[in-house]
Amino acid sequence: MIRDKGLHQTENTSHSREPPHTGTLCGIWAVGLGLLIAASAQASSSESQKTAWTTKSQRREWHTLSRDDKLDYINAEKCLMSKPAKLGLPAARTIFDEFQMSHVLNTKVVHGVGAFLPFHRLFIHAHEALLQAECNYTGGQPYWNESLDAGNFSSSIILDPEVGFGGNGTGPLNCIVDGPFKDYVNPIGPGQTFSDHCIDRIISDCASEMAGRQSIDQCMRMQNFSAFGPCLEGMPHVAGHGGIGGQMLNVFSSPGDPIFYLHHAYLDKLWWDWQSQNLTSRLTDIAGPNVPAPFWFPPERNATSSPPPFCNSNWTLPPVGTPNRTILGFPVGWPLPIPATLDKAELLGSDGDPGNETTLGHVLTMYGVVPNRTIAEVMDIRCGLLCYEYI
Ligand SMILES: [Cu+2]
Repeated sequence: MIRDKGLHQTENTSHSREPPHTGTLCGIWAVGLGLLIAASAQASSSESQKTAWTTKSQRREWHTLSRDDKLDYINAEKCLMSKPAKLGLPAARTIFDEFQMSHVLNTKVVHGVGAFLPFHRLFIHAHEALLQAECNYTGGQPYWNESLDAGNFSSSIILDPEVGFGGNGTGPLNCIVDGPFKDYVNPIGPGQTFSDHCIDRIISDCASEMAGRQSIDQCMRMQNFSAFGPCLEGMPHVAGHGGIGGQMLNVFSSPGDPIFYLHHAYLDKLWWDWQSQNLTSRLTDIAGPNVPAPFWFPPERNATSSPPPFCNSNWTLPPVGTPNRTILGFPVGWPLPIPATLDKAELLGSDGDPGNETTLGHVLTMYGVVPNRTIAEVMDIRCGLLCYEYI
Protein backbone atom coordinates (compact mmCIF):
# COMPACT_ATOMS: atom_id res chain seq x y z
CA MET A 1 0.00 0.00 0.00
CA ILE A 2 2.75 2.43 0.79
CA ARG A 3 4.71 2.29 -2.36
CA ASP A 4 7.40 4.88 -1.80
CA LYS A 5 10.74 4.15 -3.46
CA GLY A 6 10.26 0.42 -3.66
CA LEU A 7 11.36 0.24 -7.26
CA HIS A 8 14.62 2.00 -7.20
CA GLN A 9 16.63 0.91 -4.31
CA THR A 10 17.73 -2.06 -2.41
CA GLU A 11 17.83 -1.92 1.32
CA ASN A 12 20.43 -3.44 3.53
CA THR A 13 18.35 -3.19 6.63
CA SER A 14 15.75 -5.62 7.79
CA HIS A 15 13.17 -3.24 9.19
CA SER A 16 9.89 -2.97 7.39
CA ARG A 17 9.40 0.07 5.24
CA GLU A 18 5.68 -0.20 5.77
CA PRO A 19 4.69 2.60 8.10
CA PRO A 20 2.05 1.74 10.67
CA HIS A 21 -0.68 3.98 9.31
CA THR A 22 -1.54 2.28 6.06
CA GLY A 23 -5.25 2.40 5.42
CA THR A 24 -6.17 3.78 8.82
CA LEU A 25 -7.01 7.31 7.81
CA CYS A 26 -10.71 6.73 7.32
CA GLY A 27 -12.98 7.78 10.14
CA ILE A 28 -10.57 8.23 12.97
CA TRP A 29 -7.81 9.76 10.94
CA ALA A 30 -7.95 13.14 12.62
CA VAL A 31 -7.56 11.62 16.06
CA GLY A 32 -4.79 9.22 15.23
CA LEU A 33 -2.79 11.46 12.99
CA GLY A 34 -0.40 12.83 15.56
CA LEU A 35 0.65 9.36 16.62
CA LEU A 36 0.97 8.22 13.06
CA ILE A 37 3.15 11.11 12.08
CA ALA A 38 5.44 10.53 15.01
CA ALA A 39 5.76 6.84 14.20
CA SER A 40 6.54 7.21 10.54
CA ALA A 41 8.89 10.14 11.06
CA GLN A 42 10.87 8.01 13.47
CA ALA A 43 11.05 5.14 11.02
CA SER A 44 12.09 7.36 8.15
CA SER A 45 15.14 8.95 9.72
CA SER A 46 17.01 5.67 10.10
CA GLU A 47 15.73 4.33 6.83
CA SER A 48 17.04 7.06 4.60
CA GLN A 49 20.58 6.65 5.91
CA LYS A 50 20.75 2.96 5.10
CA THR A 51 19.64 2.67 1.56
CA ALA A 52 21.57 2.09 -1.60
CA TRP A 53 19.97 3.31 -4.79
CA THR A 54 20.33 1.28 -7.91
CA THR A 55 18.67 3.70 -10.30
CA LYS A 56 18.56 7.45 -10.51
CA SER A 57 15.44 8.85 -12.13
CA GLN A 58 16.12 11.19 -14.98
CA ARG A 59 13.65 14.04 -15.05
CA ARG A 60 13.56 15.52 -18.48
CA GLU A 61 12.02 18.58 -20.07
CA TRP A 62 8.70 17.84 -21.75
CA HIS A 63 9.73 19.76 -24.87
CA THR A 64 12.63 17.36 -25.43
CA LEU A 65 10.74 14.07 -25.00
CA SER A 66 10.10 11.83 -27.97
CA ARG A 67 6.56 11.09 -29.02
CA ASP A 68 6.81 7.64 -27.45
CA ASP A 69 8.19 9.04 -24.20
CA LYS A 70 5.31 11.47 -23.98
CA LEU A 71 2.77 8.74 -24.62
CA ASP A 72 4.40 6.53 -21.99
CA TYR A 73 4.00 9.26 -19.42
CA ILE A 74 0.44 10.12 -20.43
CA ASN A 75 -0.58 6.47 -20.33
CA ALA A 76 0.98 6.03 -16.90
CA GLU A 77 -0.98 9.04 -15.61
CA LYS A 78 -4.16 7.59 -17.09
CA CYS A 79 -3.31 4.37 -15.29
CA LEU A 80 -3.16 6.22 -11.94
CA MET A 81 -6.57 7.65 -12.85
CA SER A 82 -7.92 4.13 -13.32
CA LYS A 83 -6.52 2.51 -10.17
CA PRO A 84 -8.94 2.36 -7.23
CA ALA A 85 -8.16 4.47 -4.20
CA LYS A 86 -6.66 2.62 -1.23
CA LEU A 87 -6.26 5.07 1.59
CA GLY A 88 -9.80 5.91 2.64
CA LEU A 89 -9.31 9.63 2.07
CA PRO A 90 -12.50 11.66 1.63
CA ALA A 91 -14.03 11.70 -1.88
CA ALA A 92 -11.07 10.04 -3.60
CA ARG A 93 -12.00 7.28 -6.04
CA THR A 94 -8.63 6.69 -7.66
CA ILE A 95 -4.96 6.95 -6.78
CA PHE A 96 -4.86 10.13 -8.85
CA ASP A 97 -7.62 11.52 -6.63
CA GLU A 98 -5.70 10.53 -3.51
CA PHE A 99 -2.87 12.79 -4.55
CA GLN A 100 -5.31 15.63 -5.01
CA MET A 101 -6.98 14.97 -1.66
CA SER A 102 -3.66 14.79 0.15
CA HIS A 103 -2.91 18.23 -1.30
CA VAL A 104 -6.32 19.62 -0.29
CA LEU A 105 -5.79 18.43 3.28
CA ASN A 106 -2.32 19.97 3.34
CA THR A 107 -3.09 23.24 1.60
CA LYS A 108 -3.23 25.58 4.56
CA VAL A 109 0.08 24.40 5.95
CA VAL A 110 2.10 24.08 2.73
CA HIS A 111 1.48 27.41 0.95
CA GLY A 112 2.79 30.77 2.06
CA VAL A 113 5.05 28.93 4.50
CA GLY A 114 8.59 27.58 4.73
CA ALA A 115 7.43 24.06 3.88
CA PHE A 116 6.07 25.08 0.48
CA LEU A 117 8.98 23.87 -1.63
CA PRO A 118 9.89 20.86 0.56
CA PHE A 119 6.32 19.59 0.62
CA HIS A 120 5.89 19.90 -3.12
CA ARG A 121 9.26 18.20 -3.68
CA LEU A 122 8.08 15.20 -1.67
CA PHE A 123 4.69 15.33 -3.38
CA ILE A 124 6.22 15.17 -6.87
CA HIS A 125 8.57 12.41 -5.74
CA ALA A 126 5.54 10.46 -4.51
CA HIS A 127 3.83 10.95 -7.87
CA GLU A 128 6.88 9.71 -9.73
CA ALA A 129 7.27 6.74 -7.38
CA LEU A 130 3.65 5.67 -7.82
CA LEU A 131 3.71 6.04 -11.59
CA GLN A 132 6.59 3.61 -11.47
CA ALA A 133 5.30 1.24 -8.81
CA GLU A 134 1.62 1.14 -9.76
CA CYS A 135 1.77 1.68 -13.48
CA ASN A 136 5.10 0.24 -14.64
CA TYR A 137 6.32 3.63 -15.78
CA THR A 138 10.05 3.45 -16.36
CA GLY A 139 10.87 7.11 -16.97
CA GLY A 140 11.34 9.97 -14.55
CA GLN A 141 8.81 12.68 -13.79
CA PRO A 142 8.99 15.12 -16.73
CA TYR A 143 8.92 18.85 -16.13
CA TRP A 144 7.52 21.74 -18.12
CA ASN A 145 10.10 24.41 -18.76
CA GLU A 146 7.54 27.18 -18.67
CA SER A 147 10.02 29.89 -19.50
CA LEU A 148 9.97 28.56 -23.09
CA ASP A 149 6.26 29.34 -23.30
CA ALA A 150 6.11 32.47 -21.15
CA GLY A 151 3.52 34.89 -22.51
CA ASN A 152 2.27 32.27 -24.91
CA PHE A 153 0.99 29.31 -22.91
CA SER A 154 -1.95 28.94 -25.29
CA SER A 155 0.42 27.79 -28.05
CA SER A 156 2.51 25.45 -25.90
CA ILE A 157 3.13 21.96 -27.20
CA ILE A 158 2.22 20.72 -23.75
CA LEU A 159 -1.41 21.34 -24.77
CA ASP A 160 -1.18 19.05 -27.77
CA PRO A 161 -4.45 17.10 -28.13
CA GLU A 162 -2.68 13.85 -28.94
CA VAL A 163 0.72 13.81 -27.28
CA GLY A 164 0.01 16.40 -24.62
CA PHE A 165 -2.55 17.37 -22.03
CA GLY A 166 -5.25 18.80 -24.27
CA GLY A 167 -6.07 22.44 -24.70
CA ASN A 168 -8.06 25.24 -23.20
CA GLY A 169 -11.42 24.85 -21.53
CA THR A 170 -14.59 25.83 -23.35
CA GLY A 171 -18.27 26.23 -22.59
CA PRO A 172 -19.92 27.43 -19.41
CA LEU A 173 -17.83 25.15 -17.19
CA ASN A 174 -14.54 25.71 -19.01
CA CYS A 175 -14.11 21.97 -19.51
CA ILE A 176 -11.22 20.70 -21.59
CA VAL A 177 -12.68 19.04 -24.65
CA ASP A 178 -9.73 17.34 -26.27
CA GLY A 179 -6.66 15.39 -25.27
CA PRO A 180 -6.23 12.18 -23.29
CA PHE A 181 -7.76 13.54 -20.07
CA LYS A 182 -10.94 15.12 -21.44
CA ASP A 183 -13.19 12.41 -20.03
CA TYR A 184 -11.77 12.25 -16.54
CA VAL A 185 -14.43 12.90 -13.92
CA ASN A 186 -12.80 14.53 -10.96
CA PRO A 187 -14.67 14.14 -7.65
CA ILE A 188 -12.66 16.70 -5.66
CA GLY A 189 -12.86 20.47 -5.86
CA PRO A 190 -13.21 23.20 -6.62
CA GLY A 191 -11.32 24.13 -3.49
CA GLN A 192 -12.35 22.11 -0.46
CA THR A 193 -15.70 21.17 -1.92
CA PHE A 194 -16.56 17.78 -3.44
CA SER A 195 -18.46 17.43 -6.70
CA ASP A 196 -17.99 15.49 -9.90
CA HIS A 197 -16.64 17.79 -12.57
CA CYS A 198 -14.43 17.95 -15.63
CA ILE A 199 -10.85 19.13 -15.75
CA ASP A 200 -11.28 22.84 -16.47
CA ARG A 201 -8.88 25.49 -17.74
CA ILE A 202 -8.97 29.21 -18.46
CA ILE A 203 -5.64 29.81 -20.12
CA SER A 204 -4.18 33.28 -19.68
CA ASP A 205 -1.22 34.20 -21.84
CA CYS A 206 -1.09 37.40 -19.87
CA ALA A 207 -0.55 35.66 -16.53
CA SER A 208 1.97 33.32 -18.13
CA GLU A 209 4.28 36.24 -18.93
CA MET A 210 5.57 36.06 -15.40
CA ALA A 211 7.03 32.61 -16.17
CA GLY A 212 9.75 34.34 -18.17
CA ARG A 213 13.42 34.71 -17.42
CA GLN A 214 13.00 38.04 -15.72
CA SER A 215 11.19 36.65 -12.70
CA ILE A 216 13.33 33.51 -12.60
CA ASP A 217 16.56 35.49 -12.71
CA GLN A 218 15.26 37.72 -9.97
CA CYS A 219 14.69 34.69 -7.73
CA MET A 220 17.99 33.05 -8.63
CA ARG A 221 19.86 36.09 -7.37
CA MET A 222 18.42 35.70 -3.88
CA GLN A 223 21.09 34.80 -1.37
CA ASN A 224 19.13 32.81 1.16
CA PHE A 225 16.02 30.69 1.37
CA SER A 226 14.07 33.29 3.28
CA ALA A 227 14.22 35.44 0.13
CA PHE A 228 14.31 32.72 -2.51
CA GLY A 229 11.34 30.71 -1.23
CA PRO A 230 8.75 33.51 -1.38
CA CYS A 231 10.15 34.74 -4.69
CA LEU A 232 9.75 31.37 -6.38
CA GLU A 233 6.35 30.83 -4.83
CA GLY A 234 5.25 34.33 -5.67
CA MET A 235 6.29 34.57 -9.30
CA PRO A 236 7.21 31.42 -11.32
CA HIS A 237 4.80 29.38 -9.23
CA VAL A 238 1.89 31.77 -9.67
CA ALA A 239 2.67 32.19 -13.37
CA GLY A 240 2.14 28.50 -14.06
CA HIS A 241 -1.05 28.25 -12.05
CA GLY A 242 -2.44 31.53 -13.37
CA GLY A 243 -1.39 30.83 -16.94
CA ILE A 244 -3.34 27.55 -17.09
CA GLY A 245 -6.18 28.77 -14.89
CA GLY A 246 -9.35 26.95 -13.89
CA GLN A 247 -8.62 24.12 -11.51
CA MET A 248 -4.91 24.91 -11.72
CA LEU A 249 -5.60 28.33 -10.24
CA ASN A 250 -7.22 26.87 -7.16
CA VAL A 251 -4.69 26.64 -4.36
CA PHE A 252 -6.48 23.64 -2.82
CA SER A 253 -7.53 21.45 -5.71
CA SER A 254 -5.01 22.28 -8.45
CA PRO A 255 -3.57 18.72 -8.58
CA GLY A 256 -6.83 17.75 -10.30
CA ASP A 257 -5.21 18.91 -13.54
CA PRO A 258 -2.38 16.53 -14.50
CA ILE A 259 -0.34 19.50 -15.75
CA PHE A 260 0.18 20.29 -12.05
CA TYR A 261 2.86 17.62 -11.80
CA LEU A 262 4.95 19.00 -14.65
CA HIS A 263 4.57 22.50 -13.27
CA HIS A 264 5.75 21.56 -9.81
CA ALA A 265 8.54 19.36 -11.11
CA TYR A 266 9.76 22.48 -12.89
CA LEU A 267 9.59 24.55 -9.71
CA ASP A 268 11.49 21.79 -7.93
CA LYS A 269 14.14 21.97 -10.63
CA LEU A 270 14.43 25.72 -10.11
CA TRP A 271 14.87 25.17 -6.38
CA TRP A 272 17.56 22.55 -7.06
CA ASP A 273 19.27 24.89 -9.56
CA TRP A 274 19.35 27.53 -6.85
CA GLN A 275 20.59 25.07 -4.22
CA SER A 276 23.29 23.90 -6.63
CA GLN A 277 24.78 27.38 -6.78
CA ASN A 278 26.03 26.84 -3.25
CA LEU A 279 25.38 23.36 -1.91
CA THR A 280 27.52 23.95 1.13
CA SER A 281 24.99 26.30 2.64
CA ARG A 282 21.84 25.65 0.67
CA LEU A 283 21.43 21.95 1.44
CA THR A 284 20.47 23.01 4.93
CA ASP A 285 18.99 26.45 4.29
CA ILE A 286 15.32 26.48 5.27
CA ALA A 287 13.23 29.30 6.73
CA GLY A 288 9.73 30.70 6.96
CA PRO A 289 6.66 30.40 9.12
CA ASN A 290 4.60 27.27 9.69
CA VAL A 291 1.30 29.12 9.46
CA PRO A 292 0.52 31.38 6.51
CA ALA A 293 -0.68 34.94 6.85
CA PRO A 294 -4.47 35.12 7.24
CA PHE A 295 -4.99 36.77 3.88
CA TRP A 296 -3.74 33.65 2.12
CA PHE A 297 -7.03 31.83 2.47
CA PRO A 298 -10.06 34.02 1.87
CA PRO A 299 -13.38 32.16 1.46
CA GLU A 300 -13.49 32.66 -2.31
CA ARG A 301 -10.59 30.26 -2.65
CA ASN A 302 -13.17 27.50 -2.54
CA ALA A 303 -14.41 28.47 -5.97
CA THR A 304 -12.55 28.01 -9.21
CA SER A 305 -10.82 31.27 -9.85
CA SER A 306 -11.23 33.55 -12.81
CA PRO A 307 -8.29 34.61 -14.93
CA PRO A 308 -6.14 37.34 -13.45
CA PRO A 309 -7.62 40.74 -14.24
CA PHE A 310 -4.58 42.54 -15.50
CA CYS A 311 -1.40 42.07 -17.43
CA ASN A 312 1.99 43.54 -16.77
CA SER A 313 5.19 42.31 -18.33
CA ASN A 314 7.34 44.21 -15.86
CA TRP A 315 7.01 41.86 -12.94
CA THR A 316 8.66 42.86 -9.73
CA LEU A 317 8.26 41.32 -6.33
CA PRO A 318 6.76 43.83 -3.92
CA PRO A 319 9.36 44.72 -1.29
CA VAL A 320 9.60 42.65 1.85
CA GLY A 321 7.55 44.27 4.57
CA THR A 322 4.81 45.48 2.22
CA PRO A 323 1.57 44.50 3.94
CA ASN A 324 -0.48 41.89 2.12
CA ARG A 325 1.81 41.65 -0.87
CA THR A 326 0.09 40.27 -3.93
CA ILE A 327 0.89 39.50 -7.53
CA LEU A 328 -1.96 38.78 -9.91
CA GLY A 329 -4.21 38.85 -6.91
CA PHE A 330 -2.22 36.05 -5.29
CA PRO A 331 -0.66 36.63 -1.91
CA VAL A 332 3.11 36.70 -1.95
CA GLY A 333 5.62 35.96 0.72
CA TRP A 334 5.52 35.45 4.40
CA PRO A 335 4.15 37.44 7.27
CA LEU A 336 6.91 39.62 8.64
CA PRO A 337 7.85 39.65 11.36
CA ILE A 338 6.88 36.05 11.95
CA PRO A 339 4.22 36.06 14.66
CA ALA A 340 5.35 34.69 17.98
CA THR A 341 2.02 33.03 18.55
CA LEU A 342 0.30 30.70 16.22
CA ASP A 343 -3.03 29.05 16.01
CA LYS A 344 -2.23 25.37 16.28
CA ALA A 345 -5.86 24.57 15.55
CA GLU A 346 -5.19 25.67 11.99
CA LEU A 347 -2.67 22.89 11.60
CA LEU A 348 -4.01 19.57 10.45
CA GLY A 349 -1.24 17.58 12.03
CA SER A 350 1.78 17.91 14.22
CA ASP A 351 4.55 19.47 12.17
CA GLY A 352 7.42 18.69 14.50
CA ASP A 353 8.38 22.33 14.95
CA PRO A 354 8.16 23.79 18.44
CA GLY A 355 7.20 27.29 17.27
CA ASN A 356 6.22 29.02 14.08
CA GLU A 357 9.65 28.90 12.45
CA THR A 358 10.12 26.16 9.86
CA THR A 359 13.10 23.94 10.63
CA LEU A 360 14.79 20.93 9.07
CA GLY A 361 12.96 18.73 11.57
CA HIS A 362 9.58 19.84 10.24
CA VAL A 363 7.42 16.85 9.36
CA LEU A 364 5.75 16.74 5.95
CA THR A 365 2.44 14.95 6.28
CA MET A 366 1.42 12.85 3.30
CA TYR A 367 -1.83 11.24 4.54
CA GLY A 368 -0.59 7.81 3.57
CA VAL A 369 0.26 8.48 -0.09
CA VAL A 370 3.87 7.86 0.88
CA PRO A 371 5.39 7.85 4.38
CA ASN A 372 5.74 11.18 6.13
CA ARG A 373 9.19 12.72 5.93
CA THR A 374 11.10 15.56 7.48
CA ILE A 375 12.26 18.55 5.50
CA ALA A 376 15.84 17.45 6.20
CA GLU A 377 15.18 14.29 4.21
CA VAL A 378 14.13 16.16 1.08
CA MET A 379 16.79 18.86 0.99
CA ASP A 380 19.08 16.78 -1.25
CA ILE A 381 17.95 14.99 -4.41
CA ARG A 382 21.21 13.05 -4.89
CA CYS A 383 20.22 9.62 -3.67
CA GLY A 384 19.56 9.94 0.02
CA LEU A 385 15.82 9.50 0.38
CA LEU A 386 15.32 11.07 -3.05
CA CYS A 387 17.24 9.95 -6.11
CA TYR A 388 16.80 11.88 -9.32
CA GLU A 389 18.43 14.43 -11.56
CA TYR A 390 17.22 17.11 -13.91
CA ILE A 391 18.51 17.01 -17.46
CU1 LIG B 1 0.36 23.23 -3.77
